[in-house]
Amino acid sequence: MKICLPIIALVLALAAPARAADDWVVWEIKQAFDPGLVQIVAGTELSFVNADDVNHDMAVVGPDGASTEHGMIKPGDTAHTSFAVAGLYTVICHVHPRMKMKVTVR
Ligand SMILES: [Cu+2]
Repeated sequence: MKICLPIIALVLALAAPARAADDWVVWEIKQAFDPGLVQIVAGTELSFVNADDVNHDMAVVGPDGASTEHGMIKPGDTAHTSFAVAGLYTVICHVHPRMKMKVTVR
């Protein structure tokens, strides 16, 4: 089943009125993270929306090299994570090794 991105965006906007304006949505689309780089302040939450028709896995590798696993994100599902400590993070999908993004937290 094809999912229309504008509809997902609209549903997210309506479902999360309490979310801070500077929180971000990262799309998992065509087996890539979009955007591939975000710059945020500490404490910001990122929402990862799987807009593909395949599962994505998510792990966040922190500035200290430690990896935090967030598990499988099924098509249409969303995972949330926040970044409390400043530094450069890498978000990866173990299912698709080329699928990576960077998060700069200041
Ligand atoms: Cu993936």
